[in-house]
Amino acid sequence: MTALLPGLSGSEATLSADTAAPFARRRSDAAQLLNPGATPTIPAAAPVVVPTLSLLLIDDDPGIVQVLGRMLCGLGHLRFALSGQDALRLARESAPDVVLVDADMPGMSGFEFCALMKADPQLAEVPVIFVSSHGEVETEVAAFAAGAADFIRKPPAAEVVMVRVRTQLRLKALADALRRAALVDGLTGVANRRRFDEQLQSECERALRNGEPLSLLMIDVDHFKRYNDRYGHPAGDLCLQEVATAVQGLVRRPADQVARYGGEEFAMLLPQTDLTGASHLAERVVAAVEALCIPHEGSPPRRVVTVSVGVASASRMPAANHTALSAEALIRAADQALYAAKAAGRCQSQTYRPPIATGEFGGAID
Ligand code: GH3
Ligand code: MG
Ligand code: MG
Repeated sequence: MTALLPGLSGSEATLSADTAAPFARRRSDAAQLLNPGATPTIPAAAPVVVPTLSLLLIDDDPGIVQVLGRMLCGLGHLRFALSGQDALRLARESAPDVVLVDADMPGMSGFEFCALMKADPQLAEVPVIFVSSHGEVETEVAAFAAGAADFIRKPPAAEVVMVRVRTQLRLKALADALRRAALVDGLTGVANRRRFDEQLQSECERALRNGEPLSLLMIDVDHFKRYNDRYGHPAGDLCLQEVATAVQGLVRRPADQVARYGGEEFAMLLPQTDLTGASHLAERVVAAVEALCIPHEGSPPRRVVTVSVGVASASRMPAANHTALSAEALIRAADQALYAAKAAGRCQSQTYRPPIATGEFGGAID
């Protein structure tokens, strides 16, 4: 087993096999941590994927770090730092699930470290537990004021450390699950409208900043009201799930996002993708949904579920343009293209063409 311990440099070092032995004995299944009383119901042979929890321990005294490491090694992957600066670097490299920090350290104090964690959007939700020999109420209050999740007095007792760290990990897992659920569409499992709006905004800003292309597909199920009328709403729900899965299966890049825009309408946001690439993908969306061969007697002439797709692309957006307006304009452009696809007979994609040479982005729409 390899564990990391603070070295002379104050960042990380590898434990020798002897020192690591007690750590290995204490290692246990992280799933038990999140639900300690639960009886395992999954057969032993079933593959269980439990994300490895990550703990970051910070103290300028290597002895304390080592003691805490022995107490907590069974909970997940441990990283150590002897200073707030090193700890911040490690946290930014990869966000931990929980941090234990000494209040009193030369250079950056635990309070400063905690405040910087809370100010960083990527790290703000990570619980920070103070471990301090200062027992005064003022110190404890100052820790919570800096954003601490808990406060443990030195010398740390193993049972107290374990139970408090477990509590914070459990709360963090619940909060993470809620945060994820708040951004996912309950019916189809793709991103929801809220997540889409957020990402559209940030991708518009990025495109604006970097002068990169950004494309959007608006995808609408054809004659879906008739589908519901004929086959019933539960069948309609299943149909939307299948369509969402098929569309999601077409994206290859991590930054591409499929979202349920509303009702039977989906959006696909394609950063760093120009109109040619987006149009190509739009054709694949139309073909993939038709290939599902979901019977739809009310949708002649094919009599299967199909979609229409509108494509719009913004590139080289001039910095003078307001970002919010760009996001709105991109949606409007894709919507117009979608209506054109509907008007032209459905089950096809159409590309937005600006009515005048400059377009709504002042030349931004290809
Ligand atoms: P078009 O080809 O022009 O898009 O016609 P359409 O019938 O698909 O469009 P319309 O906007 O008239 O109807 C959309 C239908 O989608 C009506 C609505 O009941 C249905 N719908 C919206 N959300 C859901 C949902 O979550 N589940 C089900 N089953 N149906 C939904
Ligand atoms: Mg429709
Ligand atoms: Mg619609």
